[in-house]
Amino acid sequence: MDTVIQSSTEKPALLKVLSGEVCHPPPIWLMRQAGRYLPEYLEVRADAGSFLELCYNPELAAQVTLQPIIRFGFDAAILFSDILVIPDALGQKVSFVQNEGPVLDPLKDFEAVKSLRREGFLEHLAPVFETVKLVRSGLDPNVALIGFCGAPWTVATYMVGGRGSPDQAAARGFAYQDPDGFQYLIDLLVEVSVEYLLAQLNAGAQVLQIFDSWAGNLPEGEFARWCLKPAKQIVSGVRAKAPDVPIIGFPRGVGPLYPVYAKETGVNAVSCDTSLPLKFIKNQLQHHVAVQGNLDPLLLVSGGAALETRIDEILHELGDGPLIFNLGHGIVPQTPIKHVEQLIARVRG
Ligand code: 1CP
Repeated sequence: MDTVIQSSTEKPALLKVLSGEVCHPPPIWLMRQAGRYLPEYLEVRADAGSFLELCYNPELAAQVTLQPIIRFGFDAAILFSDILVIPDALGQKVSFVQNEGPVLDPLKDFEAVKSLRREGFLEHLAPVFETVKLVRSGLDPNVALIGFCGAPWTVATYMVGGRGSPDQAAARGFAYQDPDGFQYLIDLLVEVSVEYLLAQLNAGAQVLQIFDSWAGNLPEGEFARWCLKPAKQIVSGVRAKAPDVPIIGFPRGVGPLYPVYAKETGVNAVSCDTSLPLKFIKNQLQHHVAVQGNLDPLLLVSGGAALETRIDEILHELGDGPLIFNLGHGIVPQTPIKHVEQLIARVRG
């Protein structure tokens, strides 16, 4: 049975919702809430050197993490880092090219996969854990701190393809041609992701999110093997050491497979992409887990009456169950700040 609790100060609203409670108003944060739509981010970014240097500079990364909390008063902060620090820490060359996104030395075959370095993995990521500590110490106790990792499949698509792609063809091809070799890569990513998430928890993260942004192109058998099973292994690996940690899963684009993911992985919440119908979310998901989402990031760019109507529809359909208000995918750089303010006022109003 859901209990209705008015927002109060003893526990962050995000944590209440993740334990199945209903909050009025629902907690709100936005995927990619620290980033290029904020002038204060662009300023720090310009001074930081490369994007990876920003991720590995605890003072600056903590500052950037806190920027959207200071400006908008969101209910949660998300660690400023990237899913691709994992391949970087495994010794694969990663860089971020302005206006192009991430570029990696692609893993062409099993030999290349085997050459990844496991030694020194956590030491390489020590600045990230330092960022978590700094953020937690600068954050109001009412604001939850979210740590994260990319899901093995999504991280592997960049490692194998060398960059983002609309169809993840390189990784899908690798997985079809050499399933055992690909399994080795996924197993490695599961193992290091568990370590990485546990270290974030030790440093002060209170919630974890697993981003499987490219899960949507997998046929059902491949979905089960490369998305569902690794997520389940990460959840149980983390829970073996931290049994009570709330975890949010984001299997973007998997449509009718969302309920299977919610049930079998053991996550506390699923982050719903923009394409999922609200009735489906309510009837197929929200009875079992908390739900997060699912406003279209492009509607937040457009603003106006259409934005308000859609916010109201989401609140009307999902607001009486455990809901975390968010976008269906990351905020885009051209988003006007006044639309973010309008969104928060509407959700809280
Ligand atoms: O120059 C810049 O400032 C680079 C822009 C940028 C930013 C702000 C990148 C490059 N990453 C980030 C931060 C980031 N990435 C966060 C920080 C916390 C926050 O949300 O505020 C998080 C959680 C991510 C996660 C991430 N990175 C994902 C999963 C979520 C999603 O959006 O799907 C993915 C797929 C990436 C890869 C990546 N990193 C950066 C870009 C432009 C991309 C996507 C490239 C592509 O579309 O293939």
